[in-house]
Amino acid sequence: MRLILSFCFMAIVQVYRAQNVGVVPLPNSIQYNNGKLNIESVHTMALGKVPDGLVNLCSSLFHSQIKPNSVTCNLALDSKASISKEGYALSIGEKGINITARDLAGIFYAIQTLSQIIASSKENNSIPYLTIYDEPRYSYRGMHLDVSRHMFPVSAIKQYIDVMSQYKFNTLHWHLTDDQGWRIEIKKYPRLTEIGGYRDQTLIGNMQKSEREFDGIRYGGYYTQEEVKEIVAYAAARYITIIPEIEMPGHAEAAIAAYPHLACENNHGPFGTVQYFGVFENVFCAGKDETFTFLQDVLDEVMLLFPSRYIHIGGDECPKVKWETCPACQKRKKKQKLKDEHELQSYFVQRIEKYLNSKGRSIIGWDEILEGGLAPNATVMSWQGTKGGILAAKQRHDVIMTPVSHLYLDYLQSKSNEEPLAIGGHLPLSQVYSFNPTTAELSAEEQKHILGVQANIWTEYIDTPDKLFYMMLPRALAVSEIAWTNQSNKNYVDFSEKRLPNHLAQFDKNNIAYRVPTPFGAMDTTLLGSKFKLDFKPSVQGAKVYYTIDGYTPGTLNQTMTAPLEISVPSKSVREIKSIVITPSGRRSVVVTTILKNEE
Ligand code: TNX
Repeated sequence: MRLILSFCFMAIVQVYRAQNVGVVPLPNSIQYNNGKLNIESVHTMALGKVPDGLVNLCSSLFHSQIKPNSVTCNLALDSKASISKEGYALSIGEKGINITARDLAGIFYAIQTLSQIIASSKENNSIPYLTIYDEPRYSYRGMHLDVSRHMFPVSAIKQYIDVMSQYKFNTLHWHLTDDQGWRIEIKKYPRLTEIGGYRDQTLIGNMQKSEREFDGIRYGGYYTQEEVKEIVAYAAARYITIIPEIEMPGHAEAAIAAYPHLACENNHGPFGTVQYFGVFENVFCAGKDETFTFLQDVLDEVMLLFPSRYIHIGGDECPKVKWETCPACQKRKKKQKLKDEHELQSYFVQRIEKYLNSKGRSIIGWDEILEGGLAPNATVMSWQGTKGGILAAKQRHDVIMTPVSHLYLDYLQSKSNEEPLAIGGHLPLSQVYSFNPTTAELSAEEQKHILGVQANIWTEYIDTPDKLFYMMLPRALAVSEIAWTNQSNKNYVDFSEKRLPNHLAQFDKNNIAYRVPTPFGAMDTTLLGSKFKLDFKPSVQGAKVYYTIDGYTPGTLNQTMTAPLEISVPSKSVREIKSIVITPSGRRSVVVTTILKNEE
């Protein structure tokens, strides 16, 4: 099947470029045929056991009534179809639309593809005849969301899930606990949210600033178990599994603020939900049995709420200084014959793994769980680059790649000082897109352990839903293409300039915040010469490029670049062209300054 698919694909790439239906992530094979289908007369029909939800979702794309000349959109669930898991076949032709998949997720993804095809050819209500065979490159396609540092209303989380599902993500990694706040109601331990759910104030600005200032505003809250259930069900209806993360043994200050007996024997605090960001020393005691009783109780409630096979147990950034002098930890070390504190952490993680395995669940941990020896069945989330992932795959452990170098969407999207406060770094869209999770360093057998990829959104400096979506979009669309589209089919210019503009126009229309890319063709740079022809294009469909040559910030009062701008620069002179994209809803890109210099 794969062979046939890739053969087809090679033959049709040319055609595809000519006739862009704008789907993101790019389907792995598209073949165009002559003709167009009018979608005003399409009526959806289920073949096989397709639930009403999917039938309704599909028919909502057409708004059609049954007319005598109606054609059908068939949704065929066929468990014997020679299509991969989550894959689908979609054909549009004279007689209507046929969607076939082996599982319901495949039908759901076909509907997402169809919806995007319709959105990209909306004006004339007709869509091109074509055949798509599509399947994901990876089985794990994740987005992460930290709700500890800042939390977001249930409605925003649902919107996050909506966007994810439109781009064929299937996993939400929900970071629910950390030093700055415990965000999930645990009935047996109410102080976790009463105390650990709140902090008295929050740092103003970036941690790197030399002087720390605080806002003096109490911050906090949590998700009730009812809300959690609602979100889990909402995601499941969109073929997204939520993996909860309960951080241990580090990043546990909020839990310890609530239950100080979980700290080491010789650690008497002070404890409190943390008001700034970083790595903190008050971690769960690895020596006391109470720690494990507590965590198992918490995990029992968590497992009742989250049916996912995986539970993420954190494992990252755990300072061991308290353990080094804690009598209970040292006793444990001796008794278990552990060489050092890394092995003590490994003991900790393995003990929790054993418990979760006994309940039919598997653990995921950040790559620090490699230190001191991996728990036997653990999946490793490789965040400090890909090294940890490669090491784990070589040890025949499953891996999810989420390197800080390419997939930390809390990092800045450009070097412009107009970017909002962020943690730092520099992670433009192109860099995200360039990531290839499966490295040649691994043998074919080892590569099978790379389950997929995930982008992380840590929220130290993200405190509103709009800022969350600004950081997410459009970079998450690049992540979706890494996760879904085969490496040989990826093409950055096609993605960013041909397909993305229409997707951004949809966000713009639907009032979803996103970062407006700078004008295509414009760069913060100095160009030498006397005659120039500047041809900057809007990065969002329907948007305009405005520019100035007087040094002022361009806006809607200025000239628009509708045709190439021809400009001569006199001898020994400089001209400064500032350009910006402004969208129909009024969203703006950062300003680009292009300096034209005539040195002659
Ligand atoms: C590292 S990634 C962390 C988080 C921070 C993040 C900020 C990881 C496992 N730990 O606690 O929020 O950097 O980018």
